[in-house]
Amino acid sequence: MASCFFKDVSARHRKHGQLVAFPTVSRRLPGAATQESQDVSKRAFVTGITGQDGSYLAELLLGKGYEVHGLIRRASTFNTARLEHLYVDPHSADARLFLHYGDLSDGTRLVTLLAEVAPHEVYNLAAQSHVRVSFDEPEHTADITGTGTVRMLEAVRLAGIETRFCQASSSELYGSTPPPQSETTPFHPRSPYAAAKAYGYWITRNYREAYGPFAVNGIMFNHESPRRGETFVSRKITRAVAAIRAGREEFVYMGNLDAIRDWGYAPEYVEGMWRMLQADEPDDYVLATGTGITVREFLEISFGHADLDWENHVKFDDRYLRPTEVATLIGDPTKAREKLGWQATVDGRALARLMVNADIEALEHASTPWIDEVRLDSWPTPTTHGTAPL
Ligand code: NAP
Ligand code: F7E
Repeated sequence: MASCFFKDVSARHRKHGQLVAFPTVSRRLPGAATQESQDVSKRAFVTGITGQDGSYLAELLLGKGYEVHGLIRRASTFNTARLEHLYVDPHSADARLFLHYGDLSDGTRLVTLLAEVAPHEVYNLAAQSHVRVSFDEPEHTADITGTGTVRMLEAVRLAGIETRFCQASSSELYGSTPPPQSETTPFHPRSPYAAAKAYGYWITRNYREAYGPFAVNGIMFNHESPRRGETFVSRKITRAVAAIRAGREEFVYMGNLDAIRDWGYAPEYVEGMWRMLQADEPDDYVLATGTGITVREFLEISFGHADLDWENHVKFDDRYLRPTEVATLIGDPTKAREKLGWQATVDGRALARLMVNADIEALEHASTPWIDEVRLDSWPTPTTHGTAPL
């Protein structure tokens, strides 16, 4: 059954006009394999392709010659900013990046899409991924981050395709269990997000044991980049440094500065997930740098890198605290190093400097935001109200 799906699906998609975009790669991508070593025969399906990791993974896989299919949510505004640099003329005959509308809440859509695309590899990166927000939206987080995983696994099973499956699991699973945390460390989730990810972890293992697919968990510690969402602490800090340095802002409001995290560089982690799916046997792996620093140290390094004193610019706001906090996460990536040959090369300190540099540059390229003004006599003059979301 599986082999019948491995026909030229891209041609079929073009014919039926089912794609929302046909982008391809117009330049050699960072980390791209040479022409000789590119694996042009492989097709990957990526959920969460518009997110931080999804965008790096798409870049990596395209560089390796894959045909990449991504699931994107329909939104009233464009949500593909992190993929735009991969976009060229959609009519190009050698397009290899295909985006499909869908949602992890819609199991039927996932089945039909996977049956059509028949990928060799599936990376399930989609999630409501913000820990603090998961306390505000626990049910939605359970539905997407937890149940969404079994919808993907069921979609693979019901589509009858043979594919390798990687679940984006999280160091948040360890919660209050002390470091160093490895593949054998017990879990103690401390948030609705972590509880949902625990379900995703175990259901992936259960499907591996019950039905035998090549399904793995990448238990990833915090990984960041210039493409990190603006409300995660690393990016919040490095954006604030750039804005304060430019004189656009004076203060940034923060929560718990004592938390210790093992921060690494996101492109290295997506490459680690790819390695997991190239292994001989399916297994679960921790991806981490093995070193941790506090949020306070991240602040010190980031502000210091721009010749600023963080203590003059950081204020406390309890809205950034969590009902239950995770004090310390420091991973033990020994298994990934020994079995996959994977090793992080960028630690939290180097990462902070890299991200500050990028946000300073990004600010220099930012244009002034613009929105139309309603010109009706009956219309009130707009004034600013309310607060930003987390
Ligand atoms: P991210 O930037 O928040 O991206 C999340 C992605 O999921 C986005 O593409 C988002 O789409 C998509 N998504 C959200 N809800 C969806 C839904 N209902 N249906 C379909 N797609 C949906 O996260 P990330 O940092 O790249 O992380 C990738 C994965 O790794 C996540 O599962 C995260 O939980 C996990 N993880 C991350 C880290 C880390 O430190 N980054 C560590 C461990 C595990 P929109 O763009 O439309 O919002
Ligand atoms: O918080 C503290 C906060 O939101 C890190 C996700 O990718 O990694 C991420 O989860 C720490 C926490 O990431 C602020 O209390 C202080 O202790 O950047 P974060 P996270 O919660 O560790 C894991 C591995 C994932 O799987 C998740 O998907 O920083 N903190 N002040 C703050 N955090 C935020 N966001 N904002 C603050 O103002």
